[in-house]
Amino acid sequence: MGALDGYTLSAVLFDVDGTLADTERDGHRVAFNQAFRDFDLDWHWDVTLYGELLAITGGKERIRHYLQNYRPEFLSQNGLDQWIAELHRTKTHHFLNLMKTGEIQLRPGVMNLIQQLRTNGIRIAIATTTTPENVIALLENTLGIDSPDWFDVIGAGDIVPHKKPAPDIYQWVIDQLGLPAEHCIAIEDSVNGLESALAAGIKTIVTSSEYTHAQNFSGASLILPDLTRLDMEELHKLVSVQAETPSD
Ligand code: XBP
Ligand code: MG
Repeated sequence: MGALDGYTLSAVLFDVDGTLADTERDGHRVAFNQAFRDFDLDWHWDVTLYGELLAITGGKERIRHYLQNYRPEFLSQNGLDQWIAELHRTKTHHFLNLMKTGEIQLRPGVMNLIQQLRTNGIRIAIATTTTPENVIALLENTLGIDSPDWFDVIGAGDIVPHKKPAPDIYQWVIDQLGLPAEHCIAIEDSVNGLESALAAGIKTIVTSSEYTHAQNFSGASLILPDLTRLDMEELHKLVSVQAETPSD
């Protein structure tokens, strides 16, 4: 076997929903249901149904998937894409209002980890499927009004053609950072997110959330119940361990 030449840690890439905060059940789900009411739709996504719908990433994509599986009569209407986009914009409006209430808090350990990374000069970035405004609202209402500026890159929503589990968003973020994947670590809560980061070649820590704890996280570098015990030493160790390569 050949020598091990490790990498140094340059950046940590955070997923948003489920990782920074448990936003799905009491945030996004509620906002979708509020939008349905505004559009006079008698739909209600309960906690269990929403858990199933989360298999599809992206709010617009999730609505379309719901139509295909539960309300096919809506699919034939003219201007379907535009209608879904308007329904989703209304949902985003409600989600932003929910963020302002301050009821959605960061998950344990998140604030401390972000502070440690900043103190140690490790760059931080966001790689998420959610709408960009949602990210800014969550950050401002939890970490503080200036906190979006702490992140070198915020990659979100429709900025890439294919959402998680496709690698596009992680690839886009590391391209923006100008870093090779080997110098980064992703932190995710879902199998869709894990697959996305791994497909971009990025080692990934999983901190499972309410909706994802039963998923299969094989391929993860580390699986944690929350981020309270994750420290700089552990992060440096993870990125420096390289698979052995055969000698010639
Ligand atoms: C989670 C998602 C998003 C949110 C809803 O993203 O898949 O679609 O559920 O947000 P991640 P939008 O875990 O990558 O942060 O309605 O704005 O898509
Ligand atoms: Mg997530």
